[in-house]
Amino acid sequence: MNKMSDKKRYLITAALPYANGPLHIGHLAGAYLSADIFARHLRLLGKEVAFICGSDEHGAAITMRAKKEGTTPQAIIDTNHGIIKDSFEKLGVSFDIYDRTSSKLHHKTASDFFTTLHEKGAFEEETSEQYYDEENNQFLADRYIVGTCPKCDHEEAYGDQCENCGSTLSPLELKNPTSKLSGNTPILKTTKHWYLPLNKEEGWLKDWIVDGKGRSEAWKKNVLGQAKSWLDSGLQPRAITRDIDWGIPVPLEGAEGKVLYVWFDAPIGYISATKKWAEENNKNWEDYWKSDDSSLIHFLGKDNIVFHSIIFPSMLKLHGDYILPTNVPANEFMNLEGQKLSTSRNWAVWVHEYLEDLPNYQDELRHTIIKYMPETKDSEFTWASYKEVVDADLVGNFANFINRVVVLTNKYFDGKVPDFVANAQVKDSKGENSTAGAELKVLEVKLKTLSEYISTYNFRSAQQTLLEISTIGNQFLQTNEPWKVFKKDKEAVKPVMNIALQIISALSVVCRPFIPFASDKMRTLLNLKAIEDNGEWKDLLDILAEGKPIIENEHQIGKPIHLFKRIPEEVINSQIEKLKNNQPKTINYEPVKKAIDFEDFMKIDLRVGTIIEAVKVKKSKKLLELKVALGFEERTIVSGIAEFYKPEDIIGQQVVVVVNLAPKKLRGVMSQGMVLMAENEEGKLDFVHPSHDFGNGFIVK
Ligand code: B3M
Ligand code: ZN
Repeated sequence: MNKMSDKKRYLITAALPYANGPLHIGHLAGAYLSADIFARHLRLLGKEVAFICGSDEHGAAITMRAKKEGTTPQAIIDTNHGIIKDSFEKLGVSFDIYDRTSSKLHHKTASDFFTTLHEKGAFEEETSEQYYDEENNQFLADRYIVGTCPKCDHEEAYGDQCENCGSTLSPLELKNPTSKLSGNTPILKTTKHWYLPLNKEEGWLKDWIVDGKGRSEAWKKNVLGQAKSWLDSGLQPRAITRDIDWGIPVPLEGAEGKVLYVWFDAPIGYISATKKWAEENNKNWEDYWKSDDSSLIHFLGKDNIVFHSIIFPSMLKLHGDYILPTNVPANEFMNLEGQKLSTSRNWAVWVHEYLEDLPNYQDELRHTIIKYMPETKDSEFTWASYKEVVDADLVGNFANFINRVVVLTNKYFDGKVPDFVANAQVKDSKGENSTAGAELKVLEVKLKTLSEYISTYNFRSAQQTLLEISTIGNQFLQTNEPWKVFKKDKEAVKPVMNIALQIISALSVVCRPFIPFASDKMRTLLNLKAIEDNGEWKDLLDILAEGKPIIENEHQIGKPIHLFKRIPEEVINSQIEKLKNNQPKTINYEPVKKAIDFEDFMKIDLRVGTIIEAVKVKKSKKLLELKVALGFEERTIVSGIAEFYKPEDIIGQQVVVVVNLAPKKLRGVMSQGMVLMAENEEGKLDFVHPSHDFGNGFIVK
């Protein structure tokens, strides 16, 4: 297993979510829960940590959403920044700062960064052809262009990225490019932009990424794979300015109307957010970004690998005084109920909605997403598996163990911790003879393994180890059977309950990176000091290394509580129902009928009328007999609308009537015409009528 580079300070970034929509579980599975586990663990080891994130508020995705919703980009980011920030807080994702790239400080930091690189001659200026939408008179940002992915033939690839295969693209690579603004094929028009000549960085990037020169940690295979394939295909100069009006203006004469490419400014958002955090916490931001005592780790999803392993490191290197990332532990994608998560198709579990529906089930969601975290390949979230793992792991294993220990300690020793005696005889979890001291050693080894897994970004294995500790605890109780022994030998039960209490005391600390809410509840339950995320895991290991107990003899614990409850079936069913009902309806439209000529159409005589009487037709569920005033006369018309309208509700309703239709007897009533109705995909009928109060008898054409 790869070793974590041991530094004084850790600068942990999580990819800045676009503020064009709320957070969904795929975001948590990609960058955020892994980063949170990692950051929490380091704080518990007593390390200095800056855990940085914020909303990515520029880019075409936001302007597209604004256009679609008839609002402004600012309104979009203000709404979503708030929802996203609140979702993270409520789910216990423990950023030290959650900032936003629309801030003045970020605009200045990104502009200054650009100016420094420009003054160093790092950019190439190039006039090139870019896609331009003639109907909207604007150049098209990458996200405004869709087409066929050159790598996997996915037909809805964006100009910068294919969400299907995760490839990073440039617009000119797309086959059959189409403008998302007008739906037209865009033209190519010349414009000047500034390019980051990544090709000039290939040498050191290959040494660093491929040969590992200067890298203190092994990178994940999926990350190396993407970065290497980019390097193998040869790096190209990359445009870092755009002809759109939403973003950070390019700080150069002659660049009016141009902004920094969102992927140039966004990673600098990590720096500006650190500056803000440092200012607010009396720290020096450069200790984190410019010192070898610091380790920079980027957490992200696979679609952001190239930006964090090649492009942003090139920017940092060119700037000259920044450290490079120690690691870029990207996760793959999480799918939902057999389909890709999709904002546009609303196929998602939105975190803020989850928290509204299940306000006290934060740990349950965290646990399930970690359990199925897409660490090396895409994975799946299903509501059935959510219930299964919560019931089995959290209720049946973890909470069950905690509860048994607390119940038995209260029952046998009035809730007081019996004395720890290192050489006291006990059985181990397999039923072999052991001693209390030896069982503490077992615990110490498990905690170190757990720590190792987290430090090397193996979060699923880490969670498995956490659950193994409570499994061993349950087995330890089972093999020592205190409920049987107590009757004849109370003394023999003391070391058993003491060790069990040592284990749950340790769990109250080490479960924190995974299920922080349960950790807080356990500290209260055990009547132990609240955890301040300041070296408590390290303290545990120091105590255990000396063979000493974690929880003191005679310590008084609290009364039993249920840390977790089984998930009711109806919760699962209602969530699946909600997911299905939220789907944009796919309507199968009736095919258009055969063409007719104008003369044919003019044979139909359509008039405005008003319903003046309405009664149900006897022995019919569907028919109403209407009396319709047409100005020049009144007609009796039978209409199939009884399932949708009560007779009394439609008196006075204006309608359009086909008045030269041959009369027809329906259920004994002679109908002299037809009232026009629109029919939707569910077969519901609605009146077609003038939008203003129109006189009767007038022709409709
Ligand atoms: N906003 C991630 C994305 O949503 C992008 C991350 C920027 S991190 C600097 O694809
Ligand atoms: Zn593709």
